[in-house]
Amino acid sequence: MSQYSGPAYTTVNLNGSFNNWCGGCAVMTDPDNDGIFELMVNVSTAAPIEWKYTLDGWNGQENLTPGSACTQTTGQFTNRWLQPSANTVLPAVCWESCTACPSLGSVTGLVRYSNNAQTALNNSTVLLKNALGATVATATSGSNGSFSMNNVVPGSYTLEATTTKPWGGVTASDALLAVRHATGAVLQTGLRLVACDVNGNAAVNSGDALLINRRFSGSIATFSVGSWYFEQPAVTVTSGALTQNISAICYGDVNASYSPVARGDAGLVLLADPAMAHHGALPLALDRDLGLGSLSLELNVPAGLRVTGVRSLVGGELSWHTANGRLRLGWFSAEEVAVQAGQVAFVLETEITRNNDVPGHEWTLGSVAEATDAWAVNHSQVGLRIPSLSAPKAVAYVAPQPVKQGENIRMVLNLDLAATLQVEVRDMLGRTVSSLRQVSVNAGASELNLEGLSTGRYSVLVQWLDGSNQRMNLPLLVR
Ligand SMILES: [Ca+2]
Ligand SMILES: [Ca+2]
Repeated sequence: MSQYSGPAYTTVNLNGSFNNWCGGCAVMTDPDNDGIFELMVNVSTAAPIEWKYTLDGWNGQENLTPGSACTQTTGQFTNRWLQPSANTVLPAVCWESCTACPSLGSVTGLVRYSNNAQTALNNSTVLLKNALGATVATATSGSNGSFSMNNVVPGSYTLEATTTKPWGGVTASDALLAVRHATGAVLQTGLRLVACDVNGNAAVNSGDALLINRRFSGSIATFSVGSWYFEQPAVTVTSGALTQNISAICYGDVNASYSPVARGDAGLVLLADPAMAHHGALPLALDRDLGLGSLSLELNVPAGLRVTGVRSLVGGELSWHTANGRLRLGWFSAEEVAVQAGQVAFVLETEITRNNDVPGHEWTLGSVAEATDAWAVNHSQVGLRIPSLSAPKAVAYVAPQPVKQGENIRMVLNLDLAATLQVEVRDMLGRTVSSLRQVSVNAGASELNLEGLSTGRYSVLVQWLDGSNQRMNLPLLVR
């Protein structure tokens, strides 16, 4: 029974013409546990005998092939057949077979990423599945990506694999390659072509490119097709050793840049620009003339600053997302864009919640920074200029502090630019305690009267209504 692969059973029975096909009366045994079940029976030599091996009485039985050498078919029944002549020990046969079980085979191979380095994928699960889709063997790849399955019953199978490794290796340059494939400019083949079709519609078009760019920026977190693609090679196992490797790729990683060890490469450097940008809009420019096909950027946003929008001034497809104080920006254009040195390519809309300026050097690069041409080839060491961003120059205070309970509160303002402000007083629980006020304030010194308040600690929230959403929080103590 060593190569039996059907439902589980408890006993093996012998059912034949010599015991009236009795079901469970003749139990076969396997005393030496070698998978070969045995039983001695007395039969008459007067006529041929017919029999079958069955499981748990008639719960399971052999399905023998009509016309095979050891069988006889009568009507719908195909049984084993023999004309006995003397005491004899029949040779061991395989379940449902006239011959002994074939020797077992083995399958070994490597699980590797489809990059130039053929990076080994360890700790990946490899499954051997039969024609019915049932898993007949499982292995885990070792440190060099190798896997091994022994004692495999010869037959036709499919190898499959999965990994729990993170998705990675994708930037806007991969989106560019997908759209360039769609236009016919640069054709992808093999697994790199598979990696393009992230919406699984069996075609590569600009929709795939947009999704790839969005997942890079973080504005989407999954693809409908999943994160990883593994080849599923069909294999025919014989009694010998079979070698079959499995290649994998992350969906979206069209240039197969993924490496589980090192991710991203710094093709961009940040240059702090001494110029000052006002009121939230932070212009980004490159330091040289170049042809731009894609830009992929992860920036650590300085404290006291929030990015509320990103605009492209050079066309193309833009996706951005902020999370955990990091901004990811992915941009690509199927048509190369000629960008001049110092030309503003992107504008970050920001909201300042601190009272001092944000110099360009407070921005730092995250794990991804690359600019490529239309062929997705990296421009190396391109400078990205980031100017200083001026906080609203508003000296706002209440004099003298603390104010007495019920007294009118005089707030002194000194703005660098005229602005329309919304002023709101909140208690320590964040509840509004005075009605919202909108005031137009000229540049320079001015005063604002707030209504009297009861004893306590408050904050005065001043918000700019010029679209920049800049704001200041001023502490206020009333005794
Ligand atoms: Ca890539
Ligand atoms: Ca597609």
